[in-house]
Amino acid sequence: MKNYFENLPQIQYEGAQSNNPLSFKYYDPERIVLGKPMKEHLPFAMAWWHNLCAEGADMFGRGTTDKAFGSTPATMEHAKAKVDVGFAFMQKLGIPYFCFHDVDLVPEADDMKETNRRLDEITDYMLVKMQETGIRCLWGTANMFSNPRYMSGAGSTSSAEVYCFAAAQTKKALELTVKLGGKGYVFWGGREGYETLLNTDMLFEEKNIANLMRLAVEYGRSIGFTGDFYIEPKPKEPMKHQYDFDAATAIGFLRKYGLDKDFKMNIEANHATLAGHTFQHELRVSAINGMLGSIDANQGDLLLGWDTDEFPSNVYDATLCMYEVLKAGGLTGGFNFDAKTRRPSNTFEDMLYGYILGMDTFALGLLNAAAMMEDGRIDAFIQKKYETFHTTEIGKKIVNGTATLSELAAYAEEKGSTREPVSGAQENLHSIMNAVMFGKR
Ligand code: XUL
Ligand code: CO
Repeated sequence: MKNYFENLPQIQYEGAQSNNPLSFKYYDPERIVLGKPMKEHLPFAMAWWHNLCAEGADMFGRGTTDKAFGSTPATMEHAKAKVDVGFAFMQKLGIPYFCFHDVDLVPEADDMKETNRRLDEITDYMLVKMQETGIRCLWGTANMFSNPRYMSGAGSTSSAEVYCFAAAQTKKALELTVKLGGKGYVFWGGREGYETLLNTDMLFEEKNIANLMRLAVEYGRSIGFTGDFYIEPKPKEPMKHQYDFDAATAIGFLRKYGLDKDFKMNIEANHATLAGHTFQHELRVSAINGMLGSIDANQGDLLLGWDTDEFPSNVYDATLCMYEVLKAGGLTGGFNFDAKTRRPSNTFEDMLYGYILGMDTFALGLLNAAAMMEDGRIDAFIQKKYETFHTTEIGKKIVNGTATLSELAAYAEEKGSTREPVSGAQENLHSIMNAVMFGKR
């Protein structure tokens, strides 16, 4: 069917008791949570690549879902059909933003100039839809990992010529992001990494990546891009080791090369778990460094070692995510569902179910996290846990940095013994979280 979504009724909040699969059970956009509507806490975005492009192909089989949308695949007619379908889809769900890679939008031509011409044409078409619907661009990016020329990296390539292609794609994707009013621009280092150090000059590659980012910042600012640049950390896949391993690594890199004022993190849940971290950990590391920018809202499968990009269903993780986001005062970016339906979920309804699931999961996460903050016991525990630093003279001196090592040693010697260690009370804190989340049964 050409545009299945066009003639559907609007997906509405109907509450948890509703059996209508095409309704929200928890996402109630106008509901006020901690003083503002849910929709403002949760600026959701549709990922163009998964929702409008991915047909379910995997390493062992071709696609299972028809995303030609009634057009001839890999033509400009197809590109326009994706725009029509995408905007109808977002409208039906009340999704205010989309995210895109350059090559999600149009079929890539052999000649870059022709690809760019197609990109100009499609973004003109998108702008009209954006004006009609009020839907906006959250962020744009360049796909510098699919084309075979990037087999050894883009910014980290071993070829100066390929580096120029990466620069050209970055330049164009930035121009498109500015044209579409995007709030952010993402660097996900898909092939910025290595398989073996036996063929890799790591420092040289690192400097080249930093240079490409610096050039992007300079150019972006020169054409009026005022938003944030983001690094989206991921430890592996497709490369064995990727340079933007996790938030801490990416932040260290940005500071080393003086890029930290222009960049923030775009944290993806599935990338966090691939790095051996929790989603919450990556959010906290970003937040305490003033770099929590945006989120790729998905989830992985801990039994699998790759990026499964599932729609988030884990309410516990979404709660801990929203707890971090609320504590950080919200995001400058948004929640991009970098997620795809499972291969056997091959109908148009499944696309809607995926987003309904994700939006409801994050709505629950928001409600739970707000309840945890209002409950206050977890915050109070943390406050109390460190109290000796705030209530004793020696503790205050440590915190304000006026104590010397000798003074601290003398204090310890004089005391002779330590205080009783304070319990971390982890079990009790998890119980509190459960009680806040599930209440009475
Ligand atoms: C890949 C991934 C990308 C980025 C954008 O794992 O997450 O889709 O979000 O390039
Ligand atoms: Co992502």
